[in-house]
Amino acid sequence: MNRCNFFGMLAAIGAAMLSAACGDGNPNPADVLPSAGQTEWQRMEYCMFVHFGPNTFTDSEWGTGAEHPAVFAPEALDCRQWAATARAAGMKGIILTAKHHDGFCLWPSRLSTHTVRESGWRGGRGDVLRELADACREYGLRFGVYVSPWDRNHPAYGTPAYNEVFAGMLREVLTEYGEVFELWLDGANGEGPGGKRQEYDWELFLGTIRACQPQTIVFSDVGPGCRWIGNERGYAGETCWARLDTAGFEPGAGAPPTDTLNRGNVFGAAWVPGEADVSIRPGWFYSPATDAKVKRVEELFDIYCASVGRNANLLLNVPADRRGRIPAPDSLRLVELRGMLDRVFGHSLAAGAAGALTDGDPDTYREFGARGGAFEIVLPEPVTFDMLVLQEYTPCGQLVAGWEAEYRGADGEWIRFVRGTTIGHKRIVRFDPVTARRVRVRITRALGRCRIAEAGLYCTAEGAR
Ligand code: FUL
Repeated sequence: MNRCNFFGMLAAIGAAMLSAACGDGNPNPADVLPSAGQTEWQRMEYCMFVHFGPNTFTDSEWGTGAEHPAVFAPEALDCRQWAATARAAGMKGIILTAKHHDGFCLWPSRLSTHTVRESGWRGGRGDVLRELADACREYGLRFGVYVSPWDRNHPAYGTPAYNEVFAGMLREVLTEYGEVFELWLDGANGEGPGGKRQEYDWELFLGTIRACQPQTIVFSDVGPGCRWIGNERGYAGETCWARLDTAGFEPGAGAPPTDTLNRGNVFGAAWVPGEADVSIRPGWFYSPATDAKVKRVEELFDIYCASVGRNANLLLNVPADRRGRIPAPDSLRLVELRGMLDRVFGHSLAAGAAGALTDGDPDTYREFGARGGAFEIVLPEPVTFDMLVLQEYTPCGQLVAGWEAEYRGADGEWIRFVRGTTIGHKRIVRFDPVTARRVRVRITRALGRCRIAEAGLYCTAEGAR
């Protein structure tokens, strides 16, 4: 048995054991489950995207592929500074645009003549991928790569031979830089009606990735590891299922409608959780023109709640500048956001009040029947809160389709203050401040027996405890 088959067999045994543990005798709408790797990925929640390449130096978003490689000339590339920044921001990994649509490779690919090698940077011996992979390891971050299938430089693009070229490039990045936790296959293509047409061999690409690193989470419009959330604003749907129907679809022009990607499919046949990508600046690449347009911390906090808080991972783009460093306004903003997230979510006002539901452990949970149910958080004294966080135990699926939260009023009546549909890995909701000692969460609709892992109450007001 070769190495890949062995890992595949282990994964299959793991999945079988898990569904036995989750089994509940229902017609089993829960049988679409995440792989162990997808659960681990969803628990990462927040990562850094870095757009960097010739566009950084030409002030463009989409290069033509005709740029002279020498335009790529960072004077002070420092991937350790990127990693230190991501780490301080509480991000769990970094995904770099190893090759954007202009075709320029940030590693010295043997399959292209449009790379760091031809740029003359560092005497043609530079390799940004190597430097970032090493920095991520040093800072305890996961390392990921974005490789654009659309290539405006490669002479083979538009012919069947390009598929082999692209597969070969995937092989290079997946075999020469250590573990790659996520591989981003961008579906974008701007060739237009008169442009080159490439029939992508997705089977070949996915097979290549599986053979090199079977654990890599593959991002595309339709997964299979995780899916695009359908917009570049960082907003998942208020209802957001991790499941998706992918049959008959493919990345790019053949993808499902963006509102489907945004919400997922309640009975979707595959587990393909959402990833929300958004840039901290107006563009994806660095431009001096956007130095004063870095998103405000309140805006980033809202994005965080609308992505991580709606069952999707947040991939926040922080472009490196022409020196090859994360610029100061961006890193400052990331630290501010971290401060706000820690201040608000660092301590739940409900900690310890409801057993497994409030123990901070995502692997302990309380089960509810297919008809739903309720749980109560009883606090020693009244607290003021304006945020509620709920988490499902997703290794057994995503089952909750409706819930509401109430507090007990002065006359003993239950007063609803918020309600929603899906929960999934995490649901964060904000509402007008409530002061109460007793809070009740009711699961009003479930697809089957469901499991709630965590429930937390938080307050955004400064100085709240
Ligand atoms: C899009 C690309 O066209 C943008 O340039 C950027 O890379 C974004 C993340 O994906 O499809």
